[in-house]
Amino acid sequence: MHDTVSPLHGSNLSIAAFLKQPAQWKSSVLGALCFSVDAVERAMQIDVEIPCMRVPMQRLDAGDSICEVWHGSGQLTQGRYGAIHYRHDDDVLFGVIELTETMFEAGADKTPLQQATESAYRQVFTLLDTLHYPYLFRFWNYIADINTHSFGLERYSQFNLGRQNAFLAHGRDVVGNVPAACALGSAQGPLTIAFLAGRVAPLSIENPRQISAYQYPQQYGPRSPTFSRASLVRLGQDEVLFVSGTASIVGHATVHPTDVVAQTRETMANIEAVLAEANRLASQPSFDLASLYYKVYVRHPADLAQIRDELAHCVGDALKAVYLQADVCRQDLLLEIEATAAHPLARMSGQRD
Ligand code: 3EB
Repeated sequence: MHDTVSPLHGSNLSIAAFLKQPAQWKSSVLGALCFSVDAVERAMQIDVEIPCMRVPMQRLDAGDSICEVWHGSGQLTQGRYGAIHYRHDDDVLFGVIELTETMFEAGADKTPLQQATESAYRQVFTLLDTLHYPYLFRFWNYIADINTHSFGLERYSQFNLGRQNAFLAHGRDVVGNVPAACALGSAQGPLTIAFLAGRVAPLSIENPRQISAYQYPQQYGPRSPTFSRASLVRLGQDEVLFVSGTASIVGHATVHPTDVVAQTRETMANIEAVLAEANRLASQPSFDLASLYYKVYVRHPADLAQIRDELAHCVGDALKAVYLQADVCRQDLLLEIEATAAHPLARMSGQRD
């Protein structure tokens, strides 16, 4: 996430710092994920050609905003398709789509959120087929009132129905080769989805401590969520690992429902298990907890100090984490942690760092 020679790499900075960057830096930006209570207004000032996801979530640690910025290499091209705003280089495409549920009417068998989700994912798949970036690396999903029930179904389950329908409609796998993802709840705002896709197939990684999410039993909703525990992407001389939103789930069950410290420890045990799988599959087995960049979604702001202390305990002094207030997709989950890492592969002979 930090290696400036990578074809795809990330950086984290505030919205204010983003706005002050020189034009040359901005010309390398594929897209940005901006979080702040007033992200919608503040990120307006970001150059219109940069796809920018704006999610109204409060940053809980330092500062009042955070942008996760993805950089490409070489000449970038941007465009719009339907409600999608995208930008790409020769290898990777970043896009963001926002859909308001009130644009959809409750049908006999589909809720507005289900329709919005299905429409968003269909637009993404059509765009990627058209521009020839068929492989999804990673989705970020933000849904207002994720735990609320309407039309007799939890809103996260409505989202899962729409998402899986779109995958099936486009002939995409809904088990096995599925992208990494996260799904979080915000207090308000449209359905907001960002994604990274490319021209090489990533490796989908599962966690042996957990049942694959795409095989969760029916008790969690009529359709299983369509995501893998992580995706490993090989781009040129680098590997990028996207660890999906990870929570205190063992098998398919939530564990430690009322103990935020134990949930944090269990979540990190899950991330460690995912890293072990990634290392087994990577060209260079060198991913470790200290080399990851974390985003920690915290349900109750009062839990921040305990979560931070436990994370510092698990990861050590090298901990690089940003904390945001968010609802998590099961009522009994108190946090969700996602992570990213990049490492350069061994250089070709004759090249030295
Ligand atoms: C879980 O493991 C926690 O629906 O895209 C994590 C990551 C979770 C992604 C998604 C949901 C999603 O089931 C929730």
